[in-house]
Amino acid sequence: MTNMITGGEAVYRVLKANGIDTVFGLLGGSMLELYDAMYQGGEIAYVGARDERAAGHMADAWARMTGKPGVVLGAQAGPGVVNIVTAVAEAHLAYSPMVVIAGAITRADQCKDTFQEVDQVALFAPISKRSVMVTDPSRLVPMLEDAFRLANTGRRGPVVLHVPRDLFAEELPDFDPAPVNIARPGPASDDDIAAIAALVAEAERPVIFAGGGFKWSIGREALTSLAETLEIPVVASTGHADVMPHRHPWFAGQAGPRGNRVASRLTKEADVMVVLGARLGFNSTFHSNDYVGADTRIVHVDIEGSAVGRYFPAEIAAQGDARLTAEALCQTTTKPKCDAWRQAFKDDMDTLWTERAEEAEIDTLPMHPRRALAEIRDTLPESAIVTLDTGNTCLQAADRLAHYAPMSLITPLDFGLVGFGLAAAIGAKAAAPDRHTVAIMGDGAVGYTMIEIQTAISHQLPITIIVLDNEAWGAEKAYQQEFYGGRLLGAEIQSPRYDKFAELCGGKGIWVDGPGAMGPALKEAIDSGQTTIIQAKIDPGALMTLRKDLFKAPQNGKQ
Ligand SMILES: Cc1ncc(C[n+]2csc(CCOP(=O)(O)OP(=O)(O)O)c2C)c(N)n1
Ligand SMILES: [Mg+2]
Repeated sequence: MTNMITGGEAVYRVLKANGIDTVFGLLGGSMLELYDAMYQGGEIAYVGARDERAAGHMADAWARMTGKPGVVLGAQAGPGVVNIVTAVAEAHLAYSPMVVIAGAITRADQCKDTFQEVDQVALFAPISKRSVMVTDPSRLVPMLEDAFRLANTGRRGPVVLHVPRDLFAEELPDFDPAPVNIARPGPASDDDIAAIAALVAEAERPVIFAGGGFKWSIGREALTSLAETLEIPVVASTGHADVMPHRHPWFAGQAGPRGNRVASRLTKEADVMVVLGARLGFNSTFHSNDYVGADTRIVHVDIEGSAVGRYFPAEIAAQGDARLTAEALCQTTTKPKCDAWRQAFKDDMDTLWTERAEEAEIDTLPMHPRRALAEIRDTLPESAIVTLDTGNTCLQAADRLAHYAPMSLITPLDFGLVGFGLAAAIGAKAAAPDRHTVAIMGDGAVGYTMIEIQTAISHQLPITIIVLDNEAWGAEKAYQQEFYGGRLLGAEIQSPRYDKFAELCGGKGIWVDGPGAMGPALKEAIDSGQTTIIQAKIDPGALMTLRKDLFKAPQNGKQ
């Protein structure tokens, strides 16, 4: 007679077979058989968050670090699952693979406006790669495996699998699952590689535009060799300033509106731009020729064919993996003759580094955010992982830090979500316990998820949170100041002593009161090995606006 196991046990086995050693969630009654299977199996760590949204951000960051889908247990049908919406939307725009196992009410109770019933499938449909309900016990395992396949195939993203709670208790035949085998595309075709090589060889002002595709494909070495073989500059797309090591002689850092002026000049003035593993999306270009030259001849290779040439016409359009394409190009391309362009780039970078070093000397009080960022940059260990948030200070941080190791920067910048960094740092730490993880956030952002400090402490996932406190929703305050005559409504906020809150939770708190204190505070936090909040008052006036195009100039003489 065949042995039988529960649906919960079956799900546990599929997770384990697919290399999932950590899952994130918040307890609810809808999948207790799965929790019990995890308890009894004991080989998958469970990080219990204090809000399902935070569990989602943790899984998202874990996925970005490991390359495997991050698993979220939305264990409470209805309200618990609804709370994950924000995290799924974030992962969707970041192309981060996630499998949400969402509890749903029992099959017998569906479509009766039952307690906690909500149309979960429809809710997630537009913000995920797939949102689907399992309706039969025999489909539970195949549909979960399919969720893993879809989340991690091609352009990655979240899949939400809704499982009626009775299915976890159903009996299924004993089985031993195999890992899901994911098809991986190869490099651009030989013909495309030859055409790209020919174009680059003749270029006078070439640049490589490298995106997150190099992170997913573990392609840092291939990208660096390509730059060194061709001796041409590389710029990174938004949020991916860690695609190459900081201060590598051919790396210009992040381009575009959130980037630095040298990288942005390169993409504007290039005659040939080789775009690999990137979309040239809004955040990196504003979809505008202000950031990509109108006459620039574009070679575009991405894992997602429909992204190629979407915003800027591609002269050579190819579908392929970023690392494999860079490796193939290394074998084929010859170094272009563009010494004047090279020299101008090097001179510009020297000036930029001098300016950045000068920011470390700004000694105004309250502390200028750039001074704080300079001290952070100079103190972070080379292996550190940084998570950012959305906001004015993080906008300035996106290109100002130093990332040396692969997979060192995790941002919410595609969705532009405030309140991401703290939870993301916990997920990153769970994926890479040996690396120090620092969340850099605004005073507004940290308030969304501050209780997750307790999660970090309870689960022995020590992280450092740096709160840059300008007593405002600074990014939005900047617009009210610049375009609405300084009439501030809802812009200024009062925050508690977050450092004291960390102490209340059993962690460490450090108050930074001015220039010179941030570096030592960060060092103290790192050396302590404890979850720490460093809170620093920074200059409320040091704000900048990004999207000036969205606002009319001040009207009616009211400015
Ligand atoms: C969830 C969410 N709510 C609101 C916004 C609008 N918003 C963008 S940046 C920002 C300010 C963030 O303030 P803070 O975290 O203190 O950082 P600061 O801008 O002051 O550096 C706000 C409210 C958003 N992007 N996301
Ligand atoms: Mg603020």
